[in-house]
Amino acid sequence: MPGGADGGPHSPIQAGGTQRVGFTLDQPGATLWFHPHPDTRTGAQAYSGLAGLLLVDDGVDRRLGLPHTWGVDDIPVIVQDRRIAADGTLLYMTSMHDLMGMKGDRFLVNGCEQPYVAVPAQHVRLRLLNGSNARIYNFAFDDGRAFQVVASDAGLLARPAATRRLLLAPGERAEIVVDLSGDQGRQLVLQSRSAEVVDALNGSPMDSDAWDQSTIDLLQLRVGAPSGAQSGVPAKLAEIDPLAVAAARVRRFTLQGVRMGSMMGGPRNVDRGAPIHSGPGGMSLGVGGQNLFSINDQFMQMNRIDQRARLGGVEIWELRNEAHMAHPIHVHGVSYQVLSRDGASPPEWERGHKDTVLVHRGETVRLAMRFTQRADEAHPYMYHCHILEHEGNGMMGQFTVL
Ligand SMILES: [Cu+2]
Repeated sequence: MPGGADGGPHSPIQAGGTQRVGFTLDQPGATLWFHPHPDTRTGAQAYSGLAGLLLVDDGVDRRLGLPHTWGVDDIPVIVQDRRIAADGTLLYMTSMHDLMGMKGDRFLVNGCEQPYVAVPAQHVRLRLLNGSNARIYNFAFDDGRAFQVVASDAGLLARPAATRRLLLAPGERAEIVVDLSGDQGRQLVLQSRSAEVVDALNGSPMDSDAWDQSTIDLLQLRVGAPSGAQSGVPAKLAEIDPLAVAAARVRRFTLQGVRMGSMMGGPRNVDRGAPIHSGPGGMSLGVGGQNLFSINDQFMQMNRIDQRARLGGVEIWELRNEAHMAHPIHVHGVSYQVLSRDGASPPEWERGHKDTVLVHRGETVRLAMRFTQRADEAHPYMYHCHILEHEGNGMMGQFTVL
């Protein structure tokens, strides 16, 4: 959608207000989501519940024979962690660590804690969304079985990619199909094997919590009798044409962030957001607006355009992570192809169309994208870290497409 319909920080809807946007939906079927995007407040608002799935359905999944019976063999799995007080109040920003990314100790799927879902003993499709503010999940089944990734952020892959683990950072989606045909009467648990990846994602123990160092049970699958409509996974899913990048302009981005240890004296900068909760110790932290994370040594500024792209142009964006923790980078207004990770081909499940990509510590990720929608200076697109407390504390930039 064009910048004016993108719901960015320049298009706030005031309390009690209304905004009507219109755009032409022109993209393949995909598992998407939506949430508000005010400068410095996205984390607080998404955490408070203002977010949801948006499914684009073009019928191709049916034609391919993929599982597509909603709630039967096609199940949404929105994973979010929360911190909840004894009286049921949501807690946000109650410790200094939360400025590094708000993580909770309660795990919700579709808003439900310790959930289960009844599924038929056949191929079942799970539409995974990491809707958490900051936590990264390393999805796996408790028996270690393989599953097939059939779609990434912006639609179907060229062909299914078999794996036993799938790492999804905040903002990333994936559709997976798991074969339960031999499992009637059994129970299976979708987990995050977080401990396996904690060292790869974090430069110091201060950047992870106890849950990041363990295995988290997220969703129990209770396998019952097969349903009427059987389905499977075809060998070929979609046509993915690689963008021609030989003549593409290259833009380089470096990702930086402060270390928790250097922050213990207190945030360095003026708090532009209002506190929404106070911690038990009487600590009161703003929801955002502190300059802690940067891109190209710059913090987000509403009145500064950082990049100017050409409508119809193809570009390579090269992201280099110089920070001490992994950062998932989201670009508005496009879906992109991941060209390489440190010069090597990305894993198979990252070879489709994506809009959020995790960049590990010390890693360089190259993306190819074509700009097909317009965004002017009044309503520019954003690019930012999708750890929402990083986005809200400086790690965002703005670009036009003209
Ligand atoms: Cu980040």
